[in-house]
Amino acid sequence: MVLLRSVLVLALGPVAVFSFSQSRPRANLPDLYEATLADLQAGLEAGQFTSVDLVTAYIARINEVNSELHAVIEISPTALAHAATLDAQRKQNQTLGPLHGIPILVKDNIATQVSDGMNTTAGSYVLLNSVVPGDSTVVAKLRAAGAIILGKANMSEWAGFGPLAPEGWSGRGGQTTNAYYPNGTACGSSSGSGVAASIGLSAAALGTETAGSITCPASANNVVGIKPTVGLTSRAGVIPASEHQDTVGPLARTVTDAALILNVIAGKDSADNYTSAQPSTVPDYTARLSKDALKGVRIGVPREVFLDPYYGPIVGGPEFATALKTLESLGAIITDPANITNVDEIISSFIPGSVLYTDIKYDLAAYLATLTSIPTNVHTVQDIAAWNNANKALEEPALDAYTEWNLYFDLAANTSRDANYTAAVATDYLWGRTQGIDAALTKYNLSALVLPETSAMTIVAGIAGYPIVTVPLGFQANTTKPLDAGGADQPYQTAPNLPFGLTFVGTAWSEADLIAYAYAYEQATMTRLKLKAYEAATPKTQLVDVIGKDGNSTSTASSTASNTTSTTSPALRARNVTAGFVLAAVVSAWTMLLEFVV
Ligand SMILES: *[C@@H]1O[C@H](CO)[C@@H](O)[C@H](O)[C@H]1NC(C)=O
Ligand SMILES: *[C@@H]1O[C@H](CO)[C@@H](O)[C@H](O)[C@H]1NC(C)=O
Ligand SMILES: *[C@@H]1O[C@H](CO)[C@@H](O)[C@H](O)[C@H]1NC(C)=O
Ligand SMILES: *[C@@H]1O[C@H](CO)[C@@H](O)[C@H](O)[C@H]1NC(C)=O
Ligand SMILES: *[C@@H]1O[C@H](CO)[C@@H](O)[C@H](O)[C@H]1NC(C)=O
Ligand SMILES: *[C@@H]1O[C@H](CO)[C@@H](O)[C@H](O)[C@H]1NC(C)=O
Ligand SMILES: *[C@@H]1O[C@H](CO)[C@@H](O)[C@H](O)[C@H]1NC(C)=O
Ligand SMILES: *[C@@H]1O[C@H](CO)[C@@H](O)[C@H](O)[C@H]1NC(C)=O
Ligand SMILES: *[C@@H]1O[C@H](CO)[C@@H](O)[C@H](O)[C@H]1NC(C)=O
Ligand SMILES: *[C@@H]1O[C@H](CO)[C@@H](O)[C@H](O)[C@H]1NC(C)=O
Ligand SMILES: *[C@@H]1O[C@H](CO)[C@@H](O)[C@H](O)[C@H]1NC(C)=O
Ligand SMILES: CC(=O)N[C@H]1CO[C@H](CO)[C@@H](O)[C@@H]1O
Repeated sequence: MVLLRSVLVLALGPVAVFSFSQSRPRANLPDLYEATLADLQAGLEAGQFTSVDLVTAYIARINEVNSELHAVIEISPTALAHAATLDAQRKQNQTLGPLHGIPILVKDNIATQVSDGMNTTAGSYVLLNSVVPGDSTVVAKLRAAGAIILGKANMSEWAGFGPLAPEGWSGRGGQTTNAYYPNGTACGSSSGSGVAASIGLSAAALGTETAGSITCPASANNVVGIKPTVGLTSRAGVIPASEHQDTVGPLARTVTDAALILNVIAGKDSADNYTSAQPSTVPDYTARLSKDALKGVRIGVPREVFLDPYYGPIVGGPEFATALKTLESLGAIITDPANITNVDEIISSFIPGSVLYTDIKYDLAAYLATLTSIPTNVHTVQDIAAWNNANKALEEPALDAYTEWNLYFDLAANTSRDANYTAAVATDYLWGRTQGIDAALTKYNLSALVLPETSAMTIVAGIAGYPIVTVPLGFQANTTKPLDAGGADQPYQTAPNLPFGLTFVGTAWSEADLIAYAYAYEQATMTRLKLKAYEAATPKTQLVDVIGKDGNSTSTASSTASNTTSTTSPALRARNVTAGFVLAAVVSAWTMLLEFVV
């Protein structure tokens, strides 16, 4: 038996090893599937590769998988030129900030200056070729810190507040899907941002949340998401859904990366008066990252929030119970249950919805009024609904038995900011804050709540305007039956290997605490690394494939690197990678079988 195993390994091993050595990044170059901001900065600083190399590699990676996943809606035609400028500045020791030369994707509802050559459309053709007055504040802040805006991420059109289409669908970008199971949901509305971070289509991404739109894609795509308190990050230049609930935040592979990006985008902005409510100084969100951050921290479990039907398999599974044990082993003091007693009232009431429908009418009209030019001449939600009706081939989701056409715009059309609206906003805050999250925190003397990601919690935190930090928790069992949301042509809500996240929820401006707790949990578990994307959703291009090949690279490492770089195209290399994986799988299966027999 021992002999037989040796023969097998001899027969297959060298072939497999050869293929892997071609496909894997060189030991000293970061693997772009997983690279952290620190990895990328270290390589750029050391001259191992340039930002032009990075942008080239990320664009190749997007092109490899985008027809499968529809995660990216536009690639910036000027990203390479920006990268070259930033490379030149780095050579002169003039680094702008912590994100110098780092490519970031932003959700398609976040405005980028016209000279970048990209549209800002929330996924809709109705805003194609409209002209924004300039960068959104968050993009301006990214740029000031040295970031390269690589492109625009696909999203649920209008952040989910236009037609009621599947999560991640937009007229312009098509259906975003999950990289962990074919046609699995990427959730929404920051779908493309979640997918991009999950498989390394950029260093990280920005998303926006009104009610779950960062939290759920972070959860569904095995990445970290920070939904900041409303008013911590400026919404100026962001296509709105609701001024009361919209907030911009990062989706990234690690808590540290998400915190670094939040450091850059947080802050007061005279163009968004909600930011005037934030504390006078923005904390350094990386300062308290420590494996000991949970020692002595009181955390509660709001059991009655676990209502979401799709989360049955997750909430009922062993992962959350294990997570609670992990938190305890890290020193946390768990109170279970620590109920939010009005959750049923909140999610069954028309009041939160009435605020959102009214806000989108006024806030979207106010946004459209800031645009320099709108070729379709739309100024109101009614105009957009009418344009959609006249352009169904572009804008109506091609789904069986589809009935939800223009749903939210029609609901919004006849709303007004009357006394009922003002009362509804006050009720939202009372329910979400005073009687909701703050009541539970106070009653049980807690610093945060923890639970598996659920839409019910994002509704409560949404109306409160309170922060959520999401970190990978687990994966649906590989025996899970693929089930769609409401039609055979819709993405699967449950499916083998689809990721789900753990969320930490707290009171206003408690991001620094939540981030520290999430970090301690992440470092103890490293769940993200336990499963990877399926083969066709895994980009193969690595830095080694592009270094020194853009013709302009000034990288000092390019000559070294070119030594080990094959001249094959990424697509061809991908085939060898596939062969390598198949062989490795065969070897490991046979080896397992042999162990069993022996
Ligand atoms: C590379 O150099 C050429 C000619 O100098 C220039 O046109 C092109 O824009 C450069 N590309 C990048 C990515 O900098
Ligand atoms: C940049 O800094 C390095 C290390 O401090 C130094 O050796 C180099 O001369 C500097 N280059 C320029 C252009 O100032
Ligand atoms: C918008 O996209 C169109 C088509 O892709 C492109 O031609 C145009 O330059 C873009 N507009 C802006 C303002 O970037
Ligand atoms: C922002 O301005 C609006 C209208 O000018 C006002 O109703 C609202 O209370 C202000 N919000 C904050 C947080 O200052
Ligand atoms: C908390 O909620 C759970 C789930 O709804 C319920 O079973 C439990 O009785 C509640 N506990 C308290 C103390 O309210
Ligand atoms: C909105 O009001 C207009 C006229 O007041 C009416 O024609 C239209 O049907 C109403 N729309 C909805 C969705 O109720
Ligand atoms: C406010 O709501 C009440 C109860 O739904 C309704 O009777 C009343 O007409 C509304 N007022 C306005 C101004 O819409
Ligand atoms: C499915 O999951 C089980 C338990 O995690 C694991 O032992 C098994 O290898 C997995 N099977 C496949 C085909 O991935
Ligand atoms: C994904 O869904 C699309 C549209 O329903 C379908 O055409 C395609 O075959 C599906 N792909 C897989 C891998 O199931
Ligand atoms: C390049 O490869 C050759 C032959 O494999 C080797 O001798 C040489 O040391 C390598 N050069 C560098 C800079 O790594
Ligand atoms: C694929 O790997 C084989 C060795 O297994 C090698 O001969 C071939 O050149 C490789 N093809 C490409 C396109 O890299
Ligand atoms: C950059 C990119 O790949 N854009 C694609 C987004 O999706 C639409 C619809 O599938 C394609 O037409 C674009 O080419």
